[in-house]
Amino acid sequence: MKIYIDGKYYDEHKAKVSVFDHGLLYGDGVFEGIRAYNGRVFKLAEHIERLYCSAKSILLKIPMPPADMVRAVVQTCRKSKLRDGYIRLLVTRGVGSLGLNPHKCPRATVVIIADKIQLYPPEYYERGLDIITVATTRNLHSALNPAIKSLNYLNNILAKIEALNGGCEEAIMLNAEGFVAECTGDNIFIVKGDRLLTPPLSAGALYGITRSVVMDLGRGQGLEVGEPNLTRHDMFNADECFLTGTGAEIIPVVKIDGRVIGAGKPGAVTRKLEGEYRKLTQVSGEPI
Ligand code: PXG
Repeated sequence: MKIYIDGKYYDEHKAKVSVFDHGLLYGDGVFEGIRAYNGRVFKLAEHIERLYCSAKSILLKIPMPPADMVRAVVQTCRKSKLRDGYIRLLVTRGVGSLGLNPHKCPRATVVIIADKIQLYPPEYYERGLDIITVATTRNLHSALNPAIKSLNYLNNILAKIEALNGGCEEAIMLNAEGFVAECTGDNIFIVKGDRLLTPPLSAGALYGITRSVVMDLGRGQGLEVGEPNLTRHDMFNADECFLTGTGAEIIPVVKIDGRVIGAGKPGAVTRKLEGEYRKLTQVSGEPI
């Protein structure tokens, strides 16, 4: 595996960043998690666009244009001989002094790791997940906007710890108003009749790339796709529920806070979307 740092490629054990990098000192930076399937980088342009939007929001100047970033990701995959796997792209504020001031960091650090993917075990997809709502609410837009995919993931990690403490793999995070926002590393959907519903981005969800692919697939299947505010009551009374994310793809949920969802097994709509999603990942994307 070769790791890209600021234009150079390093072997795994030699790929290092400074302890004075504000990405480490303050979680000051942004990132993307991207998948490669069958020799193609899936939805690369969308991931790069979201990265630059996150960077703009935190006033972080990425030291190269988006087209060069696309090339760097593809080149890292080539050098790592990766055809199927997971790409972690991060841009940190860079090396600076001890102190918050980002202006003391002259240049952002860009890191690209192209690695194998750690998948959820197959039984989670076969049986479906049992998840819980946690007490940690999703960050406020006015504090740290959840649309920014920042290196500061403690909000999500605290929720993940609560889920794991409760014997679950994922957690539903509510926003400060009590509406469903998303899970710790995935967006959430329900199926109710012929409607496919997911919380609006204004409820505190990440602009998930898998989320928007699944909404398109749903429309293609004749489902009425909507983004209303959703409550736990809506989730409990859904016919089907599933999570979406680059890593998890589409993973069914069969129990929420002890309430069985639908028939208690992955539903037909979920299965159909899973199949369509898999098909799409095999045939589209930026060639490596
Ligand atoms: N919400 C959050 C908070 C995320 O971090 C998603 C939703 C799904 O977005 P995409 O664009 O991937 O469909 C994410 C992204 C991990 C891991 O190791 C998870 C994500 C990103 C990076 C790593 O579990 N999820």
